[in-house]
Amino acid sequence: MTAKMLLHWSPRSPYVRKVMIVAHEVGLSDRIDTVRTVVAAATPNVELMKENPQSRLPTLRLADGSALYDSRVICEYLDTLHNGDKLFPASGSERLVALRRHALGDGMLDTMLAWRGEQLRPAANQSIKHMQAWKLKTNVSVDALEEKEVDTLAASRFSIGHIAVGVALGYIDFRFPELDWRKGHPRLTKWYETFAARPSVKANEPKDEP
Ligand SMILES: N[C@@H](CCC(=O)N[C@@H](CS)C(=O)NCC(=O)O)C(=O)O
Repeated sequence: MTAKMLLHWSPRSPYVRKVMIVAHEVGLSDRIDTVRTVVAAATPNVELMKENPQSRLPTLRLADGSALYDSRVICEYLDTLHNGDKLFPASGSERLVALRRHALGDGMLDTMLAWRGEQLRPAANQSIKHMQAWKLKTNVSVDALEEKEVDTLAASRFSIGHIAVGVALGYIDFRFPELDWRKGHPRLTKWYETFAARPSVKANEPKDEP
């Protein structure tokens, strides 16, 4: 029997969700145990910092006790552990496009997490200018997906780029539903329906704990 890995996990982290979807897609879910680990930008988790000095989720503890982070590294590592269709294309423009979409999806998450963190601060401490900038970046990213990416995204082999973009759109639904991102983006809406219907995606819906 192959030794198990341990994933520092949260049901609301979109980066963790990306890793869980990858694990499901490549048939590795059974090899990963999860442990609920609490992190907060202003309260570093001292225990977690022994494995990841940045105190961030996801962090994956391998069977030999060593740790891997961040989500990009973990996803690429998991993709080396199976012999099926690869989520990270090996080379050429297919790889570059998948990595660019991965960067766009993660960039959207970075922006929205900063935005949400700001929203949770006392109103008097919030920077309106930053929040306007984060909103603009998020909206322009959705426009770019509709105008420049979605047709080839829909036509290309499922990859880490699809997962990152889908997780970012799912995070808008989770934390910023008022953006109503589907409005004016019919092709992206249609593609997202196919993404959201995948068993790997349905098995890892984001949620707040009770
Ligand atoms: N680039 C990292 C970002 C991870 C990240 O920021 N995760 C959040 C949880 S959603 C976190 O750990 N925040 C705690 C902190 O910033 O201290 C990745 O892809 O894994």
